[in-house]
Amino acid sequence: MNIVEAKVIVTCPDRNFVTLKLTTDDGLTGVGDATLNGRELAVASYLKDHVCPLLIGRDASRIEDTWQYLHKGAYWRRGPVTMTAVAAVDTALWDIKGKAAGMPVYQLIGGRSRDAVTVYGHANGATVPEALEQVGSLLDQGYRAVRVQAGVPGLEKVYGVPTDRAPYEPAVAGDRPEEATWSTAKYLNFVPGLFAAVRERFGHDFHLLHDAHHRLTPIEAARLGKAVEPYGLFWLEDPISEELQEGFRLIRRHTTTPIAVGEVYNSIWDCHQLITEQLIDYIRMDVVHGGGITHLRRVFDLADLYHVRTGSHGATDLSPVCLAAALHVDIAVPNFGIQEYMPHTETTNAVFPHSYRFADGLLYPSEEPGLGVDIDEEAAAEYPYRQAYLPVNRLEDGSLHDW
Ligand code: GCO
Ligand code: MG
Repeated sequence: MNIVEAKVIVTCPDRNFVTLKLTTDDGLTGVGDATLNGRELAVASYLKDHVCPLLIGRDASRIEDTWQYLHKGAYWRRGPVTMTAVAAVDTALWDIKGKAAGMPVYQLIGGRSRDAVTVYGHANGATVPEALEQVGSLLDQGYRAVRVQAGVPGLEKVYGVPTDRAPYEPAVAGDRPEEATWSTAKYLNFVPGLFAAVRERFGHDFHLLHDAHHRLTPIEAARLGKAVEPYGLFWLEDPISEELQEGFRLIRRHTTTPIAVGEVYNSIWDCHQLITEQLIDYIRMDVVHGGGITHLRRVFDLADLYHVRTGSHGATDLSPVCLAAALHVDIAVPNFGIQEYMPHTETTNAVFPHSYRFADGLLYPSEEPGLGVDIDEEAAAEYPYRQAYLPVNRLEDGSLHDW
């Protein structure tokens, strides 16, 4: 079962995606998501120029060895570009192994630990009433967990909160990033009231989540965590910038609000201290940016030892290939927490035919052999790449700020 072709497909069905497709000499194919939002072509080049040539002739069944070969063998390890490329290869190899075995991938990694995958949906309102309306609509659709974000009075734009009721899509097409203005003081004065309004209207019988997008200092995050304790958040996500793992100790000392971190992490070395010191409650690494199924399982196993549960990132810039793979991991690992879910557009779904399904607040992985997702190359070819960037965030005095 040797690899005979490795193809990198870049397409933009409403947003950019990079996909690796591997073919073996016995005619099996496997796909892996290689999308790194706003830096897509760097991964495409890393794959095309440096990785694909090494894959030709390799035994597709040797998943672990290929992972180690691309990681240890590269000398330059880790980082988002490298790990996204390695993830794409790894995911495609698991897809092939599942097809070769005639089993869905979750069966190869231990089988089901649960019946379905609980997901959280997104309520993003320009105002509090709009956010409440969206919470109501998600609860009506059967969601059992909702992330709530809202526009902050006095700030023109807030990341992830569309002003025109358009679906959430943070990357903006153009030849340079948009710039937004941020004020932590305005945000901190406003946001506890948002959760108070949500709980007052809809009660406590569903999970409430919130993302602070890395914008606070540890002591500000501690203040926010304390202030929102009465509203019983499932988690407060990315309260501070993620590089300094010790930074989370200060938050932990002050609040019992659960903390979730990890969408920008790429390897176990980014989060091992957070996990082993029990500074977080949920690790949010995902298949595409966390080194593939092989590496993500290693991170999740470490997390399990320390009572940390999973909560994989699942925004729309992670393609249906990544979501399909995530669901196989989610259904199998013992310490699953929750999965982020933002439905892709019709156009995206048409390019990536898949058989996972959503019902009543839950996602079900595919039962087909492999991952149960593919790329329609003809359809993909109709949507050429468009340059797009995530926005840049500045304070009111013009200083560049974390996000
Ligand atoms: C989330 C995220 C996204 C990311 C985006 C980056 O929790 O879903 O914070 O909004 O910022 O996926 O590419
Ligand atoms: Mg986030």
